[in-house]
Amino acid sequence: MKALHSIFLAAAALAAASGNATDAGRPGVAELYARHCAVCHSGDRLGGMGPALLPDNLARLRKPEALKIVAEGRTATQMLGFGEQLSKDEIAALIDWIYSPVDPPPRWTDDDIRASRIQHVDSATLSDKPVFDADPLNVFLVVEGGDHHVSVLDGDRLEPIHRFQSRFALHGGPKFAAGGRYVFFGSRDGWITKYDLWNLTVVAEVRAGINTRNVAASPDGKHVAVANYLPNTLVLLDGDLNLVKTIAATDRDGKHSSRVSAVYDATPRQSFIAALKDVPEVWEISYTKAVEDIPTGFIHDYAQKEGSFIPGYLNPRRTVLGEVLDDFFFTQDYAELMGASREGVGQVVNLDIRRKIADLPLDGMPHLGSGITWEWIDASGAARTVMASTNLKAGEVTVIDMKSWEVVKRIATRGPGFFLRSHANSRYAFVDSMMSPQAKHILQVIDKQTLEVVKEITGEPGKTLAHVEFTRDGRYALASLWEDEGAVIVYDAQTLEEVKRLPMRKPVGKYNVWNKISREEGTSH
Ligand code: DHE
Repeated sequence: MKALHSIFLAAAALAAASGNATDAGRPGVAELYARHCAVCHSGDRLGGMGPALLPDNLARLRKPEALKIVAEGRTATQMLGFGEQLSKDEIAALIDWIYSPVDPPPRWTDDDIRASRIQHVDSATLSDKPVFDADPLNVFLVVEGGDHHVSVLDGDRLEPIHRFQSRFALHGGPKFAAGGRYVFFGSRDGWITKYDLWNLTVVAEVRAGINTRNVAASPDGKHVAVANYLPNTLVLLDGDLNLVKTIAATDRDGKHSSRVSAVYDATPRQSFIAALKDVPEVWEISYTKAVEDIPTGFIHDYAQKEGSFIPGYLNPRRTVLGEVLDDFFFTQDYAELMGASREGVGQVVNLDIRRKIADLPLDGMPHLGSGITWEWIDASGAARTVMASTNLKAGEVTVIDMKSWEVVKRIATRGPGFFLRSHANSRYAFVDSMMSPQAKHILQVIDKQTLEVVKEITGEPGKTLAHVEFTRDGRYALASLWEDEGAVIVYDAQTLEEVKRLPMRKPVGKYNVWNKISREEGTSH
């Protein structure tokens, strides 16, 4: 309570400093903020119990929607409606204010990170077996953006077994570790949550940044990395979410600072790979020192020969490129990455020799992060590993040969799409057209051998149908009816008929434990 009081005082001081009383004697906008908002969102707008109210953090919330939330509140959250206390003009002024940048830009230091950490339960008191009777490897987590909750689904019975409140606006896939027991979530506001799926409980949380992209975790759950836009940092945490170190994202000469677009775990290399948005470098940060931890491959041979530790331990090893790459896809052994800039400049980079080895014939805005691979038999009967990805600007799925790096086929779709999904046991891949207002309700099904669209699953016009994830065995495909009063719709992955619907609040994404921890070829990693 004392903390809240001092937040209020700080905000009131800020309000006074900004000379906000109006000539009619009514409170100015900063004072309104201090009175009504600061207690939950903090005086500096960096967020507290409620999310940060900064333009970049609010970029996904349209202003009319924000106006409605301030007036009416947000169901199933602590956000109250202020429609009776504030006039329409006052609410509009508040909205304009929170969508304006804070000057000077907010800071988030190592001390802030450490001070933000919350230990919710003592791990030693938790069960070392699942507290539910579903197959723990066929459980799904469904992120429900509508009211910021996560549902836990039994993938055999296809029924929810638990539901809990998440941080505001999770983004990117949750990352599973320790055989699927622990899950790490990242919110756009920088909160990292460690969840014990076997005990259905949040273990710890820490705020690693102000505007965060995603989180990555090593398979044993002992190392966690967080990519931030604000500040320009890559944050390394241990498995209990204690700060290990913050790496400032600057180029090799330390002259240019960069946002970090994303960070991924490269299990076979025992490292994290980070994408930088503003400088043309790819970073690899090893989280092991020991040669024995990396059984084969270039890094192992190099370290053996040199008689030294793995290079780049907890420090970036840089691959300097000619062009920025901020969206990646990796080969299954993680020796190479296929990357693209948001302008569609594509490159293949070999992480061992740390150089570009080929150009990628991509244009538009490829979304490589949601790419998938499979074995495709060409006209001559030869088996080729191909990778396919959607494009956020073009209605096409691009299929690329992963040896020659040539485009095998451009499959025309109904519209630009976000997510492509399959499973090794399925002959089909599902793609959405969610960036197209006319076709966002249509899922298209591609035959992975003929490379043709063979079926369309048509929902209700105007209502988004997107983001598929398969059950562990590939028998069912679960799609999101991406609406506030939405649902997870289960399809039989062979007949493509609807099997059942589970009501959900804007189910953004869903993640199957087995598919993620086994790095299944048809899903994101
Ligand atoms: Fe995402 C994953 C980047 C907008 C929903 N998104 C990712 C990843 C990246 C990325 C790099 C992979 C990280 C991971 O999973 O760890 N996303 C971006 C953008 O740059 C973009 C275009 C603009 C932005 O504001 O960030 C963007 N993303 C969106 C959305 O508008 C979506 C549709 C809704 C939302 O909630 O923000 C969205 N992104 C998702 C989802 C995933 C994701 C559901 C996880 C996909 C998966 O299945 O693994």
